[in-house]
Amino acid sequence: MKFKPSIKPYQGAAGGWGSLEATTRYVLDSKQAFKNIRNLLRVNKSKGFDCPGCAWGDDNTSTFSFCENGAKAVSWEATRKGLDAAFFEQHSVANLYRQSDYFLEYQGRLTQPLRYNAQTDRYAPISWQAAFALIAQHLHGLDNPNQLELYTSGRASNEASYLYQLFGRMFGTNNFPDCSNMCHEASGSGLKQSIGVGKGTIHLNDFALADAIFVFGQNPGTNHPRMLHSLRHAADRGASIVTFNTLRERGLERFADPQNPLELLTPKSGRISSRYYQPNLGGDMAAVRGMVKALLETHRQRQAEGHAGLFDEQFIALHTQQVADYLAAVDATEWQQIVDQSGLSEQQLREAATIYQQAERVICTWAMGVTQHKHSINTVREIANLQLLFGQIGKPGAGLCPVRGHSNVQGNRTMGIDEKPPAALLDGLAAHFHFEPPRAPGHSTVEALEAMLRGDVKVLIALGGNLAAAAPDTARTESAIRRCGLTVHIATKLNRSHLITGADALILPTLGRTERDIQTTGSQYVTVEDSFSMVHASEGVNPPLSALQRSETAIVAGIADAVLGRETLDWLQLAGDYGLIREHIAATLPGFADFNRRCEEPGGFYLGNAAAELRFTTPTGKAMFSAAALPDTLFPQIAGQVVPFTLQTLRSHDQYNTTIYGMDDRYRGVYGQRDVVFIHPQDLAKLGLRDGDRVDIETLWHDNVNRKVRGFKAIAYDIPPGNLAAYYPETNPLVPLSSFGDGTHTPTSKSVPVRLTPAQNVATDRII
Ligand SMILES: Nc1nc2c(c(=O)[nH]1)N[C@H]1C(S)=C(S)[C@@H](COP(=O)(O)OP(=O)(O)OC[C@H]3O[C@@H](n4cnc5c(=O)[nH]c(N)nc54)[C@H](O)[C@@H]3O)O[C@H]1N2
Ligand SMILES: Nc1nc2c(c(=O)[nH]1)N[C@H]1C(S)=C(S)[C@@H](COP(=O)(O)OP(=O)(O)OC[C@H]3O[C@@H](n4cnc5c(=O)[nH]c(N)nc54)[C@H](O)[C@@H]3O)O[C@H]1N2
Ligand SMILES: [Mo]
Repeated sequence: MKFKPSIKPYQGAAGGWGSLEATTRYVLDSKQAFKNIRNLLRVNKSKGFDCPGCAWGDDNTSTFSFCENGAKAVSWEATRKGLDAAFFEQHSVANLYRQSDYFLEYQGRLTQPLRYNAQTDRYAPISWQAAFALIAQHLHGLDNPNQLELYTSGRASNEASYLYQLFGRMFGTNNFPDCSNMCHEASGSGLKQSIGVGKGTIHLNDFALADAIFVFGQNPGTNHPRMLHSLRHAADRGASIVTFNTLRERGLERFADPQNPLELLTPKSGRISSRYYQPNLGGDMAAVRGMVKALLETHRQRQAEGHAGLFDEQFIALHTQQVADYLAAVDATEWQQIVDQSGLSEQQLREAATIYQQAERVICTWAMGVTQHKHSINTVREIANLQLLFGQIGKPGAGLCPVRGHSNVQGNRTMGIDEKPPAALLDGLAAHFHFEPPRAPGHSTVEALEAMLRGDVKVLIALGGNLAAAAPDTARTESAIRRCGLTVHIATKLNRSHLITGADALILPTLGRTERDIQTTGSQYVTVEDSFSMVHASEGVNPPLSALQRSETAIVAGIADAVLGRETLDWLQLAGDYGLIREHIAATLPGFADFNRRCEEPGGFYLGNAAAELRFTTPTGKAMFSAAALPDTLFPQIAGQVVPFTLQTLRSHDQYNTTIYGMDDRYRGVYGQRDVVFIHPQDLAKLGLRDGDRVDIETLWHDNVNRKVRGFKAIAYDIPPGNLAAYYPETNPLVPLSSFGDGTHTPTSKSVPVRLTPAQNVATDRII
């Protein structure tokens, strides 16, 4: 689509966004072009709303404060297309179930509360009052509070999620499965064990000071495009950007090369300049171990020659424990195992080690390529080991940076969306609200689904998200959810989860982040926390599409009021004035003193991070090296079986998790289709296949359940042999529910053992 003169004036103000070809295409294709553009200009500005896209931070001074994919997220939400009762009269649930995820969300915003009618297999309008009463009726009928699961997706605001966890705990359960369980759980758990805090230790401006940035298992060109900005500036200054990624991600290659940020987002630009290593899936722990092995060798050599060693001995002595155990583990790890497992040569790892050791200040970032494996906690801890050896924590321009997913997923955890709540959180709630919260741990997402399968759960309430499509093992997940007596979805748009109903089912339409939120005391703002522990206000600007939509906070309050009554708390008063909720937050959570006033600070306020101040709140008071051995295999559960391929399931450029904006994946050169699998050309040849042939993909697992997806197009790609990649959620049927991370219960979405066979029974007339 060509640039339109009518919107030219915005070009300068928004940092030349006109050259972001795809952004303009998305924005201008939608009916509300000007409104969308005005919105974009307000995203992440101190008076606007927080971008509902990713959790990257923003300095609020840059004019380039939105990105192409943020633009998609905003215009997707800001559509003026609404779904009304007439739509549901036309479509039965069974019919809608046969539609694609793209079709479902494309129908527009949900505009009124709906209740499922099993007789007609249709959703029909229900009043808010009746909906809340129905929920209360189901919950009052439970034998025990743990028959309730309260799922959360990471877009919910701090205010809504704080009320939600309070409601759940007053009701008597810690069953708070959330998207984080499928996402960065290993980062939270691993970092907590290593440095006492389950969050990143850096500020956004540390990127301006780093000499080297190591990026593990992350595709920022698509999933955190604003990170390109920080990386580009770093590269401009001459900092090294070292990428470990199984796939050649063209987005990453391009912005690794210092260029104009606007060019980075267009398909035209770029050469490869910084180091790009392509480990095997799950090979990052071995890769880091290899780097440390090389560094240890140099360290000892230097000492033997009478020089100071390489490591920061003072930091290690002062702030850490168990270094000897760790170094013994490094010594015990053979190069052969490192090379086999990482898929990288000793020479490559020595080269990476040299770049690392030459840098004064190093940041390590990572995302799902690290966290969605069986040994993810150990991998996160291995990255922490490396940084601890060199004292790369608690100094400017250095540290650990798990790059979060959903825009407020970190804030949700801070607010207490946590199935294993720390005692301090519960003590704080107990003292302030005068009740005894449940102390037993609740269910994570996988545990919740398992409990549903056993028939132990009667009610599922979901504050956003798309559990049925986001969770693994689609067939088992769907039958698990169908066993519920009641499913309730608080949502902006129709999605697959709404079609997997319990005996009773409700869809409750909510306002999005971009919309004005008027309550009894007037216009409200909410708060969110980004990947850098910055908390800031977010206030919508668009008028709601329907008077029947309610804010998430008001819906949670409505449920709590109907179920628990006003005696517990004046929930409706809280929903009328979010400032009152923030006062409760300030009174019960550390770091939020004077919360309401600090929301006025432009750009928000920093919550603080003990580890970044070299206070390590582990049981020993020190940062802990982890001496874990490399895993013998990624799949101990099927040890002995030959596994021809390891499959990762990942995102295209045109999706936000289960929300499919379009059918293209521009940087990977895929257009108009999603049923593809990326494979090394040698592997294709070995299988007797040609580029573009169709294959069936089948999971190898120990339980004899048939997990297969059919007719995927095999595409020759720059990926190490033996490794495959395909899009999620289409490949979720392949991820076994019982395949999850050690100590995390995170589905192993980036390592699924599979075999490929030529496709059977595929129609020949499909769109390619
Ligand atoms: N536009 C957009 N933005 C998003 C999202 C979205 O769907 N769309 N989702 C949001 C959410 S919730 C999240 S969690 C993040 C996800 O952000 P990412 O983690 O970037 O998401 P994935 O697409 O899963 O990509 C995983 C990347 O890691 C690589 N990889 C996979 N396995 C391995 C491995 O074992 N080792 C190494 N070294 N590399 C590996 C893959 O090749 C791929 O580049 O993005 C957030 N932002
Ligand atoms: N195979 C495989 N599976 C994965 C992953 C993977 O990489 N591979 N990634 C995992 C990860 S990292 C994550 S985070 C999860 C994501 O899991 P979820 O967070 O459950 O899924 P989303 O697709 O982000 O949810 C999209 C839905 O959220 C609703 N929504 C959007 N905005 C709002 C809002 O403002 N309020 C409310 N109430 N609802 C809203 C819309 O109805 C939309 O349909 O998926 C996980 N599943
Ligand atoms: Mo995520």
